Amino acid sequence: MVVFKVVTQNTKPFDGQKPGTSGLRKKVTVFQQEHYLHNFVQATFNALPSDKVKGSTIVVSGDGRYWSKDAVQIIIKIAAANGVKKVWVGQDGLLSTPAVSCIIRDRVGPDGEKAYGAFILTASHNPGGPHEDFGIKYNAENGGPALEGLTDKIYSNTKTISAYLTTEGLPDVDISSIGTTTFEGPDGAFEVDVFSATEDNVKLMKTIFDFEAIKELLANPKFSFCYDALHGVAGVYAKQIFVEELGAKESSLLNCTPLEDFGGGHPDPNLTYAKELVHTMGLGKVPPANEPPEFGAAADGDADRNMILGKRFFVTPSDSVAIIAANAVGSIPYFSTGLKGVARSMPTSAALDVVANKLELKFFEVPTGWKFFGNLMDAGLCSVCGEESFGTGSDHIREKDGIWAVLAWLSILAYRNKDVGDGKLVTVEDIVTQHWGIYGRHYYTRYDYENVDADAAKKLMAYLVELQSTLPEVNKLIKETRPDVEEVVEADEFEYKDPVDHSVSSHQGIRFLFKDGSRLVFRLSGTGSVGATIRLYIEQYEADSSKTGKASQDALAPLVAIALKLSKMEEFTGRSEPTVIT
Ligand code: G16
Repeated sequence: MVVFKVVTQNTKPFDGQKPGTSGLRKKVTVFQQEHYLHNFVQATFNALPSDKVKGSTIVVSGDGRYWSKDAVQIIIKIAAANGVKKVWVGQDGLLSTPAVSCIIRDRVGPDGEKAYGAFILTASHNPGGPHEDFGIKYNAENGGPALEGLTDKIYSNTKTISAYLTTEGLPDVDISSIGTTTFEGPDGAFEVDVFSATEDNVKLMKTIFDFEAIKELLANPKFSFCYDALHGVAGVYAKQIFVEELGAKESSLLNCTPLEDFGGGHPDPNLTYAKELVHTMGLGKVPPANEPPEFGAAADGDADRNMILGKRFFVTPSDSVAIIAANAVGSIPYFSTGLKGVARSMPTSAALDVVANKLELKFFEVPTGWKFFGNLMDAGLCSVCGEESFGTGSDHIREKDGIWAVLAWLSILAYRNKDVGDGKLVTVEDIVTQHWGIYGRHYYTRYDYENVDADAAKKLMAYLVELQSTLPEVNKLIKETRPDVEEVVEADEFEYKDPVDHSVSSHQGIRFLFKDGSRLVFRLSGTGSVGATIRLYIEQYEADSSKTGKASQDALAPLVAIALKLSKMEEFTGRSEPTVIT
């Protein structure tokens, strides 16, 4: 057996290792600097209780982006040196973010061990490749992203770190084949266990959904299905779940082979970046050669995000979570006894609020960041939650789950079509328009200004905060710009007090709230790797079911004009157009 030693390596702090909305995301070249990743991993171990780390089992894997395999080997060594007893790795270092959450919560090893936490190697929807992004985040014992208390501690450790522990004599481990390799360290045996990326996840999905009902829907000749993994890790799960388990045709999968550079694309499931799917579904500028499928969906690099499309029809993520919540009981066996509550992030539209109100469900509004849902779920307060940023999920794990969202929609479609016989299929568009008929429609759009000069972005935000103290000025400007728009009645910076641990998160987005319930929200993204990304969220509620059929850009045009004018967007950023509109 290979015997290894533990050695101490001196190092110096790097600037800027502050985890963002979901972990540390930087260019690959930044991560490749000597000691850079090592420092962050050691800073994480130093932030955890050492008696918990010693003898523990830790998961290490990710979305397979460029440099992941090197990172897995580096982390295995640092883990071994810090007294971790077992490292669990998905085959080829691949595990989706939701699968990691499931593994931490559900997987039991041969010695009865459970994982204490995980290093997830992903920059999510950001591009990959030698000159693109890499990322790492730590997930805790409940399967969810580390909370702010822990990430603050990690960051503070990165600023003072002077040494890290690693090994001498521990070779790189073969992570391409399933099996356990055992080594001998100063504290005894150290094991690396490589296992199937999909096994635990498939098992869990089968306890949540009625696979037979979905199988029947997929076999219905009137129904057609298309899934685009954008060359992220979702492809591994799509093949196993949609094709092997549910009988979808292999040809219904697009870009389902994981690639280190995502095929040169941007693995972000939205109308701008999921080009092939958008075209196939009839939503591109050029009509497709064939009739579009009835249902289409896409995932991001690490498979926690989802985009849901019907034939020539886009479902906004804010509507998607509201519709899943409204239809969960009946369609999805996991929810047969009802929902404990629902939650959304602040910038997400209030479509979910209306459902919660009507169905008398507990409702929570949290800051952007999936980590904020975890406490609510752990306390049994929330079953379904979602975000405008293409994240939807439930308390089956503590991450958003792209494949789960697709299965939820397929379940709703299966349920609605169970007695369709020779009749007309109930489509995605039918489900959404019926929903608007009952609950009203939240017209919604998001403008992203990516890679803006960081100082300019800060100045714009500071200007908006200042503007909030002079509402009469704001309303004067509104009247001058669009007299047809109602006035702003409240303006603030969103602050959240966690109802479970009572921690307070401030400065979570600048809000302008209008008399008719419309909202403008401005936030700086916490997931970019260079410069700043300004997000502008625009929302308007229409309760009158005869007015819910407008094109959303038409319905929102007045509010867009006001948002751009109020924020002096072009003046501050030099941008006359956003980079992405969703
Ligand atoms: C992460 C978080 C999400 C958040 C999203 C966008 O997702 O988990 O909760 O909504 O970032 O954040 P921001 O607006 O700050 O860029 P992911 O899929 O990137 O891990």
